Amino acid sequence: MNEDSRREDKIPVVQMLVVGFIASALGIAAGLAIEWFPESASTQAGPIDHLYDVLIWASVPIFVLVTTVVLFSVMKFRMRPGEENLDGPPIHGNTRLEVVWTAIPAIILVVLCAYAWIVLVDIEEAKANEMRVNVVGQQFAWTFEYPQAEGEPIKSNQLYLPNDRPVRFFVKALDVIHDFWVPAFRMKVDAVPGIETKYRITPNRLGTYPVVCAELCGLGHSVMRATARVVTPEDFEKWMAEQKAPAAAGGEGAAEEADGKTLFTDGNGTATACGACHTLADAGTNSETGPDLDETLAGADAAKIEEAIVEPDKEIAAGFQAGLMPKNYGDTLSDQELEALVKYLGEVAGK
Ligand code: HEC
Ligand SMILES: [Cu+2]
Repeated sequence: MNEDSRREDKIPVVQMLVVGFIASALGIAAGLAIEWFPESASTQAGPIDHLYDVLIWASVPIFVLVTTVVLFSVMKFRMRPGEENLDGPPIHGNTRLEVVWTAIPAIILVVLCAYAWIVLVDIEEAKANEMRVNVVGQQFAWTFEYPQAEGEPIKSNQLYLPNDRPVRFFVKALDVIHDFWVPAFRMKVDAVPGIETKYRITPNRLGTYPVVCAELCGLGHSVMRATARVVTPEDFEKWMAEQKAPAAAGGEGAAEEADGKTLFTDGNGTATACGACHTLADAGTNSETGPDLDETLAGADAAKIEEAIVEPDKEIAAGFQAGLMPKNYGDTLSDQELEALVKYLGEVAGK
C-alpha cells in the first residue's frame, strides 16, 4: 500500500550543504577574481567596487542555495514510470518555514540597501574647492564647458580634468536623451532634454579614459565618444590658458595654421573628428557610418564640399539618413579651419 514511502526519504542535508558550500566558494572566488571593471580613476571607484564585491559575497551563496534545492527536487521528486496517476501528498503549508524564508531575505535586503545607501551618501558628498564642468550631449557629440569668472565659458570636445581636484558635472541634452558615462570614474547619469542632472567625482589617477554615451540615442550613438584626460594641475592650467588664447602669437598647437588633414582625423577640440564617421584613404580613416568620401567627393568643387559640411541636411547622400552628421560645424570650425578642410578634401578626394 505504501507507494509514497520513497517520498518520505530523508533529505540529504549534509550532502546538499557540502555541495552548496563548494559551489559557493568556487562562485565567490571566480566572482572576485574576474576583473569586471576597467582601471579606476576616481576616489568614487573604491567604495563602488567594494560594494560590488560585497554583493558577490551575498548573492552567490543565495544563487547556489536556490539552484541546489531546485536541482535536488527535480531529481528526487521526479515522476517515475507507473506513477502517472499518483497524487502528491497533501501538504498544508508550514508556518515556521514561511516565516523564516520571508524574514531572512528581508533582513539581507535591508542590510544591503542600508550599506548601498551609505556608499551613495559617501560618494555624493559635496567637497570644498569643487570645479564646475557643464556637459552638453547632442546627436552625436559631447561638449564640455568650463565656466570662466568673466566672459564666455571655454568649450572643448575633450574632457580635461586636473588630478585630485573635485569636480561636479552639470549635464544637459539638446535633443534626445543621452547618458554621460566615464567608466573609469564609475559614475554615470542620463542627459535629459529640459532638465539638468549632476554628479560629482574626484579624479585620482593621471591618464586618458573613454567617455561614452550610455543611452541609445540614434544612428550615430556608437560614435558619440570623447576622451577624458586627467592631467596634473599645471598641465590643466596650461591647457586652459591655450584655450583662452587660441591665437596666441607663434605658439604651438592651437596657434598653428589650420591643417585640414589633422582637422579631419582629430577634430579641433570642439568639432568632432570627421574620420569618426567617414572613410578617407589619405587620412587613413575607415569608418562606414557616413559616406566613403573618396567615392562621393570625386569631382565635387569647393562650394559643394563646404555646403555638405556646414549644411549636412540640405542634401542627403544616397543610402544615408539625415540628422546623423553634426549640424554645428559652421560654429565649431573657425573660418580658416573650414577653408583648410575644404581645400584638403578638394585636393585628396575632389578630383
Ligand atoms: C557622426 C558621424 C559624422 C561625422 C562626425 C561627420 N559626418 Fe559627414 N556625413 C555623415 C553622414 C551620415 C552623411 C550622409 C548624410 C548626409 O548627407 O547628410 C555625411 C555626409 C557628408 C558629406 C556629403 C557626402 C556626399 O556623398 O554627398 C560630406 C562631404 C561630409 N559628410 C564631410 C564631413 C566632414 C568634412 C566632417 C568633419 C568636419 C564630417 N563629415 C563629419 C556622418 C558624419
Ligand atoms: Cu547619445
